[in-house]
Amino acid sequence: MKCDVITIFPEIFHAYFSEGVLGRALQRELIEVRIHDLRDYTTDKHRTVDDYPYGGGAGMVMKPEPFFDAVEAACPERAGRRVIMLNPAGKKVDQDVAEELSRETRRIVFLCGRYEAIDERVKIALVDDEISIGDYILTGGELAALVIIDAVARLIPGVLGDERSAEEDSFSSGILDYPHFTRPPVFMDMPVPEVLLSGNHREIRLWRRKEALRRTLERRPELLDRIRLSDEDYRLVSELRREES
Ligand code: 21W
Repeated sequence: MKCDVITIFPEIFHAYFSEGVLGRALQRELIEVRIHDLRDYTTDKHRTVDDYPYGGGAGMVMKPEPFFDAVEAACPERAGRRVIMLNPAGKKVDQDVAEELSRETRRIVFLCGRYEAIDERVKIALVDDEISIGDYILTGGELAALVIIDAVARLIPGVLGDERSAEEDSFSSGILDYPHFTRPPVFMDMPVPEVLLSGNHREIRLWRRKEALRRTLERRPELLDRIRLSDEDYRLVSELRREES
């Protein structure tokens, strides 16, 4: 993944990318993320990025020119880039979108907005996709860009390291994760389920699968419509239904 971020708050990104899995991936050059300060692409003394809305109304609108100049500087080749605007009115991202972006060979240029909106001509002439991370209101696009870069980067081979593969995740299996325990065996009167201490690997695998199905049925039943359940899954689901009644 090679990407660029255009923002008026570059420090937010520097802080996040200096730590953890992504910090290490950047150091190892498994991913490339370049952060551009939108104000560096203004031409006036006050480095102005916003202005009043035509037609009136509350809130300011981000000016188009700095975005055009910043994108041009980040990746001048039109065919070599995919410009994505973070927008609460965009298409909602899920794991399938993250996987699609992890296969993108062009540079991904993320545009982060602040204030009320970005001038519509940026969308018309510069933006390929508008994406949202969910139905809640943030104060700007920066956190959303971080969320997407994080979700996409961990799908790039080598980023997670070989001890954990992204394929083991709950969302690539399509159902929720099972409960996890570590030492001590009893904590505040709460014992670890006996089966996990048994050493019986077949029983452990079945217990985990059943608990994962239990949680998915309880919390996110709609996820089960999207995956193919095995004969064993159907047996575990009918056990869960019997336990319910
Ligand atoms: C929030 C900008 C609200 C503009 C309807 C009519 C990027 C985001 C953002 C922000 C408004 C994302 C209005 C999930 C998010 C983002 C800042 C417009 C006024 N609404 N994904 N008029 N949530 N948010 N509000 O907030 O830039 S992706």
